Amino acid sequence: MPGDSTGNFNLLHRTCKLVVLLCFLHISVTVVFYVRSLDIRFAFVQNQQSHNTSTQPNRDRSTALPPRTEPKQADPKKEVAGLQESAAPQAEKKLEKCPETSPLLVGPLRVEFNIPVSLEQIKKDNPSVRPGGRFRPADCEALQKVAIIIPFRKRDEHLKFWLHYLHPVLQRQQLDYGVYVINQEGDATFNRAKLLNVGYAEALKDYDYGCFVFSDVDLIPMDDRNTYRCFSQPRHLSVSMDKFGFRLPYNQYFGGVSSMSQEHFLKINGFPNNYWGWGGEDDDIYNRLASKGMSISRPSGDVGKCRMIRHDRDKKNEPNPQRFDRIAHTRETMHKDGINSLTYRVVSAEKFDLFTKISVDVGKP
Ligand code: UDH
Ligand code: NGS
Repeated sequence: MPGDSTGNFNLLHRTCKLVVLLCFLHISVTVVFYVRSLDIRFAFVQNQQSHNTSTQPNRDRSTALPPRTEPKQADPKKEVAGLQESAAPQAEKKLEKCPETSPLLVGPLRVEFNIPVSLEQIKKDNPSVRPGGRFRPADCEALQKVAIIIPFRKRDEHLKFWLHYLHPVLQRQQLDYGVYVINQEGDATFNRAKLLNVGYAEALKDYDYGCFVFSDVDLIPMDDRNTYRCFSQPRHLSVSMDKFGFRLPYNQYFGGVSSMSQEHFLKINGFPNNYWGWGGEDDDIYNRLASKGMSISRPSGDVGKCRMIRHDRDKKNEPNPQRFDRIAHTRETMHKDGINSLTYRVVSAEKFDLFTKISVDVGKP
């Protein structure tokens, strides 16, 4: 049957064509999917690269900011070690010298004594002052190491005002300083100049000060440009006091607040030890300086303005009747009466938060 065989052949031929077509379709679909998958992978890699390039500047920027870190559980041992590690390079780091004129100064100050101040508040207001009334700038090396010596007896209220006003000023002046309150023990006649000598000697046991500021406890500067430091000549700082109508009472006046370097101080053999009671000891110091050919350096009347805390005359500090005779003979006596003949007994030495207090027995007339 030739018709049947031809029909079978046609059917077989069509089936084979269909199978080949299906195979071709399958291969095509596989190839298309394969090529598309290649495209996607390529695009992904490209994307990744471009992302990395675009985040590069961010990484740089992030160095300027502290890296974000997950909060960690504190390990006290590691924290102490970390502190020591970070303290070491800081100690090695040499600070630059502070500028000649502190950029922190503000100029004229408001000074008044009608509102009482407390030591607790002064301490809070001056967190950088260390025990003993010590301070030095954190970000530069101070140009001078200054010991501030205050002759003292029973003037606690005045001392609080002094600390309240002076600590902020001295810090703004970028000084490496310490405050020494030299307290005369007992009730013998007061001896201001001898207490100042004691302050010089005691402060040097504490630190290698090169400059000494001698300040009455009741005098407050009205301008922070009046720097409590030393100059090439001995300096008189309280040049323009309210009680004298903001002028000098006389040209040779050297009382109140003054400063001198160790060299100046030793050149005049320090201060006299035998002025008991009020008056004349500052004139004796002036005579000593003049006799050694030194001149007095002073700030301008404007910068040197200061206020005195008003008070009654102290007991046991009556005017010294011998003062006129003594100042007439400074040149003859100064070489044997001074820092080279100083004797005293330290009764106590205490470091308080805002000052060092040294109580001394200086004897009696
Ligand atoms: N000082 C004391 N306690 C005293 C005496 C003096 O701490 O008992 C100290 C204090 O630092 C004082 C300085 O020594 O600022 C000088 O004392 P001073 O009496 O020589 O000078 P001041 O200017 O008084 O304080 C002068 C007499 C005031 C009479 C006032 C009359 N209204
Ligand atoms: C002089 C005194 C000084 C004294 C000055 C100011 O007369 O010691 O007055 O005194 N000299 C003599 O007495 C020899 S004051 O007004 O501040 O009490 O510093």
